Amino acid sequence: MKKVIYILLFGLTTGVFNAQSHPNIVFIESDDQSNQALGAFGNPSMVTPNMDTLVKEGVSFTSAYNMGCWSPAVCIPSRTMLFYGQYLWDSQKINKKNAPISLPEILKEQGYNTYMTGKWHAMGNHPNDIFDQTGSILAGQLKTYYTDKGHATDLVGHEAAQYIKTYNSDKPFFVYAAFNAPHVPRQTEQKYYDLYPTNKVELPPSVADDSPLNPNIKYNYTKAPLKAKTMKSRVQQNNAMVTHMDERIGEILKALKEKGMYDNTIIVFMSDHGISFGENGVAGKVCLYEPSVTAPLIIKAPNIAANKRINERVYLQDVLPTLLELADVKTEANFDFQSLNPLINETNKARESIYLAMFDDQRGIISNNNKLIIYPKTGDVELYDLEKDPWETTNLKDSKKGKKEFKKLHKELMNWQEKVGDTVNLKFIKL
Ligand SMILES: [Ca+2]
Repeated sequence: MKKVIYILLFGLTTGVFNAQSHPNIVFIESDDQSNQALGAFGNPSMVTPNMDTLVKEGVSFTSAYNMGCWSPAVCIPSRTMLFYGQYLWDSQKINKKNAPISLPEILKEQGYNTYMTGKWHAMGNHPNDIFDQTGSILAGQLKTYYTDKGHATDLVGHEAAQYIKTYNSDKPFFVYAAFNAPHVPRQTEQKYYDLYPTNKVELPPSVADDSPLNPNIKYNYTKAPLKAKTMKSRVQQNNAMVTHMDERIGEILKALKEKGMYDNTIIVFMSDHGISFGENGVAGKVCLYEPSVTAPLIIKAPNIAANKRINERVYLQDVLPTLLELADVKTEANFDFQSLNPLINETNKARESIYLAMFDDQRGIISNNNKLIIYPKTGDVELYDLEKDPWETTNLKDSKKGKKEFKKLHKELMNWQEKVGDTVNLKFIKL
C-alpha cells in the first residue's frame, strides 16, 4: 500500500499524470462483417491474420449484438448508438440541433487530438464538426470502391497509418478508421477472390438451396427461390473484401509498432452489425437472426486480459463507456449502454436479457440462451434454443419447452418496451 501511495504522490508532484496519462486510441470499424467472416472467431477458411492477432492479444466478444434499426441502412442506427451511447429509441431522435456530446468530442475535452478517415454514416453532426482533423470522408454506400485516390480500403488504411507515422504531439490521439468493407458493392482484386473458390465455400445448415424467401423479412436482397450458388458467390466476394481490409489493418498496426506505441495503445476492432447470406431465407441484414444482428468486437488494451473470449451476450455499443473507462476519461455524459469492464474483470455478469428491434415489424429478446422473435404485423412467433441450435433451424414454438419459455420471454420483452418507450403492441401475441 505504501508503495502505491508513494507512486501516486510522485506522479502528482512530477506531473507524470498530465495529458500523457491517457493512452492513445485506435478504433477500427468495418461495415457489415459477421462473426463468420473472422478466422479467430471460428471460421478456419478465413484469412484474417491481423484481426486474429488482435483476438489473441485482447478480449473478444463472440456474442455482441446491434440493438436494431429504424432504417434499412442498419449502419446508421448502429453508428449513431455508438457515437452518442443512447439506445435505439433515443438515438433515432438525434439530429444536428439536439445531438448530445459525441465520443470524439468527449475525448477532445480531455486533451485528445481526434482524427477520422473513412465511412461516416451516423445521425447528428458532420465529422468535420466533431473531429479535430479528418482524412477522406466516404459515403455510407459507395457506388464504387475505386476512388480517384485508389481503392477505398487502401485509402482508409494508408491515411490512418500515415496519421500515426507522422504524429508529433505530446497529446494522446484518437484515430477512428472506418472501412466501408466488406459492404456492397463488393469489389476487390482477383488475388483476394482466389483465396475463396466458390466450390470450397461452406454454407451453414440454416441455408436451404432453392428455398422460398423468408416471408417476414421485407428487405431481402435476392430473388426467389433463394439459390445456394448465389449465396456462395456472395460469401466469396465478402470474404475477399475482408482479407483485403485485414491487410490494411496490418498496416495500421505496423505504424503503431514502428512508433513504439503498439503496446500502450487501446485498439478496438468492431463491425457495425453482421449480414445474412441465405440463413433462414434471408439475404441481407434487416432481420434478427444471429448472422445479421451480431458482429465481432475486440478490445486490446494495456493492462487488460489477453486472448480472452467472452461468450456472454452484450451490445456492440457497450464499447463506448468501456473505452472511456479504459482510457481513464471522465465525462458527465449519460449513456444507456453499459461498460464491459466488470465482465472483462469478472466482477459482474452480463445483462439478464438482450432486446432487439427492427422497425415496427420485428421484436426479439434473448435470455438464458433462449431467443424469441415476434413479427407484430403477422403475429408470427419463432423460438430458438441458441445453445443447442446456434443456427436457428428449429422453431420450438409448438413444443412444451417453447410454450413455457414464451411466457417468460414475452414478459421480459414487454418490460424492455416500457423501459425504452417502445410502443409497438405485443400484448395480443399469443402461442
Ligand atoms: Ca453496415
